[in-house]
Amino acid sequence: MMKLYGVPAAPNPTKVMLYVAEREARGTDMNIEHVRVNTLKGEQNQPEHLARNVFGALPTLELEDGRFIVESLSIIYFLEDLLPDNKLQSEDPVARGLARDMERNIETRFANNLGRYVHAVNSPLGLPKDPKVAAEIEASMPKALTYIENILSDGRSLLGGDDVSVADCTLQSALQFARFGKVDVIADYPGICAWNERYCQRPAAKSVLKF
Ligand SMILES: N[C@@H](CCC(=O)N[C@@H](CS)C(=O)NCC(=O)O)C(=O)O
Repeated sequence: MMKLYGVPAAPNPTKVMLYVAEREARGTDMNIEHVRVNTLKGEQNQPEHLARNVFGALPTLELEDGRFIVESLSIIYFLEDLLPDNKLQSEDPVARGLARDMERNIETRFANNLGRYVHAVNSPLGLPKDPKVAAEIEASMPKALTYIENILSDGRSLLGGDDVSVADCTLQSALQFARFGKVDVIADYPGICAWNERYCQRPAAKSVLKF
């Protein structure tokens, strides 16, 4: 059995945990044991975890042969390849390319900034407030949020259409971290708010999300 090292509420582990739960909800036996690494106690930087992931980060997937994959998206695409029945990605290269592009745009232009923003205004880890960083990110938010709002504007239920995609896991993991930090950046975006409520009702979301 593989082992997925993670921690609740942190965005990158949550993204992978949502992905695994979505695959399980589709009936796939993911053959994964979840192992919690307590970041509040600094366990990610202890020798035991550094031996798994030199970057002292989560998530980390331990393969059955004892090797490790340490980037969240690499873990997801590895699991797509390893267990292709009921996978989230389309077989069609164009649809797959567009879905990956959407996921990357959401992570690099929105989710990563949102994580930094939450730390700058109300860090759940107790980091000092940073108004300069917060202001810079606030200025960049409308473009990224409008990009997502426009995707949803045709009434689709999920980001890729009617079927769940990796982008849904990426966006929800970022929004959960914002909820954890009591930060709301989506209130003025009705399509994103509606998507958020819908996504949180999914069985996979209910089994993974803590906030
Ligand atoms: N690019 C990596 C980022 C991993 C990452 O930074 N994870 C955070 C949690 S969201 C972490 O482990 N933080 C603990 C630390 O850096 O000490 C990925 O996508 O997996």
